[in-house]
Amino acid sequence: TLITNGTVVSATGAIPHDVLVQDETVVALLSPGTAEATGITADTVLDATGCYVVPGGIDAHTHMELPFGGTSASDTFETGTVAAAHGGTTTIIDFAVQTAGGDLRDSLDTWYAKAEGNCAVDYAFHMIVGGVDDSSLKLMGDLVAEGITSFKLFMAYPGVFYSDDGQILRAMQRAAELGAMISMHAENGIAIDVLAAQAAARGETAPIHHGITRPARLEGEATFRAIQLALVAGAPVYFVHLSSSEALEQVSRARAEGHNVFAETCPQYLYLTLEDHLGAPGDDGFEGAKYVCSAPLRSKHESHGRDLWRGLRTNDLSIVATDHCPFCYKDQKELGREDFRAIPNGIGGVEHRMDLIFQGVVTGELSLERWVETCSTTPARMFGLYPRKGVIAPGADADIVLYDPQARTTISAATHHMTMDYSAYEGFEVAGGVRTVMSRGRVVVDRGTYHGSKGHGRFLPRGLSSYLR
Ligand code: DUC
Ligand code: ZN
Ligand code: ZN
Repeated sequence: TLITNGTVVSATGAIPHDVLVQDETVVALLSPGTAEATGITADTVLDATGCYVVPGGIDAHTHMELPFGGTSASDTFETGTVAAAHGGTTTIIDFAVQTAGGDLRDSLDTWYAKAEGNCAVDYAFHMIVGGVDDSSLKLMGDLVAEGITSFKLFMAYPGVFYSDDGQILRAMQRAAELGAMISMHAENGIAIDVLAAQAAARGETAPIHHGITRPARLEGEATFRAIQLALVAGAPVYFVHLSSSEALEQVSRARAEGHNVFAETCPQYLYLTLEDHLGAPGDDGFEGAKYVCSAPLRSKHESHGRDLWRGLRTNDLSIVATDHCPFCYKDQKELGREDFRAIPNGIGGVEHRMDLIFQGVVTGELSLERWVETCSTTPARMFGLYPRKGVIAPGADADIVLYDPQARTTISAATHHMTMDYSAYEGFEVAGGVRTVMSRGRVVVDRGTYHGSKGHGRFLPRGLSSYLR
C-alpha cells in the first residue's frame, strides 16, 4: 500500500511524504510522487490529500470490563477496541487487576482470557498490584519477563486496591530492581474516606459531594509522598490521571530536579469542570453521576485546566490518556442514586482522545507535533513499545491514521461506538476528524465505516521504558 499526498507528522516535524507499507510494516518514506520513478508499484493507493498522516494513537490508560462497585465497566475488549479504532487509537494499554486478597498470577491470566481473540487493535497490559506481599513482589519479575513492565499502585480506595506507604515502598524497591515503571493513583484515600463518610452522615449524598470530598490538596499531598518514596527506592514513578494544579506542582518540581517523575492527564480534566458537570453544592441533581470519576473533575474557579495545558506544553505532563472506564447512566451510575459513594467511578472516552486533544492544536494550546507526541510517541517510549509503535518509520508497525483537519463532527452518544448510553462530551463540536485508520497494514476504519475484525488485535509484550532520564 502506498499512502500518497499527505503530510507525515511526527514528534519532531511535519513533512510531506508518501508512505510505503508492505504487509504489516512501514518499509519506506518517499519524497512525494517519487515511488514510480524508483520502480515501486503498489497494489493499493490511499490518497491522503489534505490529511495529516500520523502514527496510530496509543491510549496508555483503559479499563475494559473493569469490575468496580458491584458492576463492570460497560465496554468489553471487543467494543472498546472498535471504539478506539474509530477514534484513531490503534493500541491500548489496559489495566489487568489484582484486588486485595486476589492472586496476581490468576488475576493476570483472567485478563489475558478477556482480551484474547476479541480485540480490533493491538493491546498491552499494565498490572494493578492490589495486594503487595512477598508473593506478588516475587511474581512481578515473571510479569516483566512476559512483557508487563509497569505496575499500578493505589493510594486511594482503602480495602479494594489500596497500598499503604510500606507496601508502596516495597513495590517501588522491587520495580527499581527490575527496571520496571510504577504507575500511581495519587489521592489520599484514607483521608478521602473520612471526608466522604462525614458528608454522607450530614445527608450530603448527591454526586457533587464526590468531588467536594476529594480535594485537590489530597492529590497534591499524595503526589508529594509518592515522589519521596520513589526517590528513596530509586524507582521511576508515573502519575496517572493527574487532575490538579497541586499535583502538577509536585511533578514539576521533581522534574526540575532531574528525577524520573512523569505524569499523564486526561481529556476530562482539560474540558470538564466540577461546577459545570458534577452540579453545584446544594444541587441534588443526579445527572452529575455521569461525571463521577477519580481523580474528580476540578473547579473552574481555580487554575487547574490552564495549568494542565501548560504542563502538556512543558512536558511536565508527558502523555494524554483517557482512563476510559465507561459505565451506563441507567442501571450502573444509578447504583449511587441514594449515596454518591456507590456511583461507579469512571468516564468513557477512548474514542475521542485524538479529536479532543487536536482541539488544542486548533486553539493554539499545543503544536501539531506535540499532539502526536503526547498521544502516540511518548506513550510508546514511556511504556516500552517504541519504535514498533508511536512513529511512522521503516520497520515500525503500519499503525497509521489519516487525519483530516477540515472535517467537522459533533460528539454524541447517538453516534459513538462505545457501549455507554451517554457521552460526557455530548454536543462537543470537533474541528478535524479521522478519515482512515490502519492497524498493522490493514485498513480497519475508513470514513466512519468499520472494516476490521475481532481478533485482529494482538497482545504486545512490552520492553522496559526507553524514556527514563
Ligand atoms: N478512577 C476511575 O475513575 N475509575 C476507575 C478507577 C480509577 O482510579
Ligand atoms: Zn486511578
Ligand atoms: Zn484508571
